[in-house]
Amino acid sequence: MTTVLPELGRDLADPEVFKREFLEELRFGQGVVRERATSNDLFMALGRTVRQALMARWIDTLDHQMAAEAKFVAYLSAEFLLGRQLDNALLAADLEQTARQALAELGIDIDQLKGAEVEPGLGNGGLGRLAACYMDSLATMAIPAVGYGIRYEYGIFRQEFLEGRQKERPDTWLTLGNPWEFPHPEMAKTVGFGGHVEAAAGDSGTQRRRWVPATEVLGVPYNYMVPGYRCGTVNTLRLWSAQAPQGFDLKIFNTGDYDRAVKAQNEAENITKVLYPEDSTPQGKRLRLQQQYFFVACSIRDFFDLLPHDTAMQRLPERVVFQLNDTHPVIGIPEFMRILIDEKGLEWEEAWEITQRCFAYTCHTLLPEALEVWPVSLLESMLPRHMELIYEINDWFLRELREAYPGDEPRIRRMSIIQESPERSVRMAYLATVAASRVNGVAELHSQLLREKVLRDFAEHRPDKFTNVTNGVTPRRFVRLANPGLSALVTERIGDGWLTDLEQLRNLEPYADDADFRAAFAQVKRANKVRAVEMLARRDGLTISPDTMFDVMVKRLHEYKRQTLKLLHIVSVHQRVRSGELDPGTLVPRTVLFGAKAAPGYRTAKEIIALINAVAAEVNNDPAVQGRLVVGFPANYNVTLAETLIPAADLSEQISLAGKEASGTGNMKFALNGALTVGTLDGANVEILELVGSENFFLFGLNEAQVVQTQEQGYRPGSYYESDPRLRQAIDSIASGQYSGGDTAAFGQIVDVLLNSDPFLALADFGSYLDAQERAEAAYQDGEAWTRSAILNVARCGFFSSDRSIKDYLDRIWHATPIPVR
Ligand code: NBG
Repeated sequence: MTTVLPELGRDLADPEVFKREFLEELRFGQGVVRERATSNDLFMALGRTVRQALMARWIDTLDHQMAAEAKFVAYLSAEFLLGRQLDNALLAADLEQTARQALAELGIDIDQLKGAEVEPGLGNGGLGRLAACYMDSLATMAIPAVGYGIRYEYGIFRQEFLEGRQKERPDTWLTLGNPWEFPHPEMAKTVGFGGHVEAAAGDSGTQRRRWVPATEVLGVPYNYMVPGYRCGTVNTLRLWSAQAPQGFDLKIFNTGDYDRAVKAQNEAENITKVLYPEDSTPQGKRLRLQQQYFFVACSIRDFFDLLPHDTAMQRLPERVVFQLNDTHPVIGIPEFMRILIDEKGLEWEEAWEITQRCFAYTCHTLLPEALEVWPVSLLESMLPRHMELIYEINDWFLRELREAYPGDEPRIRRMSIIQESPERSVRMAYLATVAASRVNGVAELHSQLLREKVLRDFAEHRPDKFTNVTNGVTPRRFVRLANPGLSALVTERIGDGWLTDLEQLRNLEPYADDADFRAAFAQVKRANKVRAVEMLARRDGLTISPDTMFDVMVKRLHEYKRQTLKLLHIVSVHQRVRSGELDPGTLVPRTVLFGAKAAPGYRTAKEIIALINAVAAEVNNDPAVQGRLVVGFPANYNVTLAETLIPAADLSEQISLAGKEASGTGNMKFALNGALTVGTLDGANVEILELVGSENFFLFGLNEAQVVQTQEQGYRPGSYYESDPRLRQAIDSIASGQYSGGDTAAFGQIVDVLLNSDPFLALADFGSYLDAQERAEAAYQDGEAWTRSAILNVARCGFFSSDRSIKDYLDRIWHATPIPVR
């Protein structure tokens, strides 16, 4: 049953048609004429024109997938950090040139319109961006897939600096309208909260349970196109927005009590009001649990509604796999059980067996404090039936354990889904691990540490469940769009197959020894730097030179990622120049660029931001290092900024303490854009190092085993401070107020933590880090050799395509097959 629709896409490739459609969209879509159109009108009309090209494919895709009775991947994620949409849609539809030409003929600068797009920041960092990369790959590979998430009215906060300190402003990304979303209020789902559970008689007279919620909220779906790269597939990302079922209370309104009249409405709408700005650490707040249950309940309901109504429940595992992106959607497990048992009338055993086959779980962390737990009391009041089911799942599971490990009560207590102290709570990661058919980590080292440490008991019990899928990034956005210069150069030499088969980058290896290619490659890098310099001048008023080494550290601000270690390096160089120990003339001129948001409630992280800005202010105004060392910290790091900074980087800073970063994905983006990494043996760095070779990577620091050993032996940061004069000098200069106008207390907290506990061993790795930086400088001085290494980084990192990750998910976990549309 294929929809008969004109293939608009084909006609739009003609600039005349494109122009005509664009003007029509301006007139009939936006309701303005060319002469009076604002740039937002033009942007909206352009967006609408491009989406025309994808519309027929979008409709066809779902038809094909349903007709084939395909298995769907339902990617459940509280975050999708999409980045700007226009460029990607143009690329996917192969309309870049046409649109440029058509608009130019109308006297419109397309780049200006692209620059005006506000990116949907519906995620915090790597986890949300990974979800977006995976959606791109799923579509490009023609896999039937739906992304399910939340349409936050306000995404990740906008960061500003006020006297060097982070200030957060709400992210009003929807104010100017959005050409990419399609609301379907008529398809809203109803979600219950609170209330009680009562006994109900089942068909066969058996005792059944029924949840009677106290309140209900509507979930309105907003559909987004997820176009595959130049293929017929356009998948769907469905984001839910919360609404009150009956609007406001007119009766109360008429009494003049306006606040009370809209109370229920506000409470409902608050659920999807704002993204929690926490990254890698959970937020144990009631509203957060409401968000989680809300989007998961809508999504699961949606999937049941999508299936033919006579589908046998036993066949569900052939039709869907719900991939749990971290623990945020794990409440979906009892929700699914509830539907099967309470609504579909299945018996427990059968429901449990189906559920296990329909869910898989990805863990994205190693920090124990980042594993979500929810108080039983909260669950009991908000989701009483779900709490009952969790207890029952746990009973079932503990019985299984008692059989497997008779008498081993300590183990059974350790593995219980319910923890007893400090407060009776549900361990969501354990619930996910017990219920899922597969549990995966996101890099080799991470998966190993999950098996050996974080989830050790579970891996011993069910080794067959555990697997690895190393993260990847989409080459379409992060190479082709972000780095058009490099893309053109690569395509010129090896063709454009790499865009959908990134391992083809291997064919570039011989060119590393080709002087002409190296020259062209270096020229691209320089052009990217110039582009970044211009952008940072415009955007942040920074003055930097493209003729310096660009040393870039962009990622969320977190102590484990060790932005302070980078700072200690900068301060050490600065201080040694000032004290005459270092001749600035011998330094490789360097621009260090930071980009990082701190969770608003994370005090130490915000102090570190203030310190980076303070150090930048001193260093940049000190004639002693002028032209040799510059520190830039553009505010509000986001996907759009990443797309300019990463292609401009020479050095990529991946310096987390070994055993803390689950994978990292920025590390892959840098390497694929020809930056060399200075990094620890952490996350996916391990695999990058292995692929690019140690001659093309600046490795430093303790490895994970050494970290554990150091800590077990009673780590004393003070001993490093005492024995390394460079370290002492750096820390003393901060402590003595040199970066705070003489105020010795200003950064006292940071200094204190470093000297007295240093939980992330910055001091232990400092010496080794400085050595690595010296090696990097020495290497940079030989431009030809450096470029050769950079080319080899590109050539050898094809493994890190998200297409490969998706292939691994398909082979190891999902077992879904492509349904090409044409
Ligand atoms: C993050 C990890 C990163 C990893 C991304 C994507 C969370 C909870 N985890 O190392 O810190 O690259 O997930 O897997 O945000």
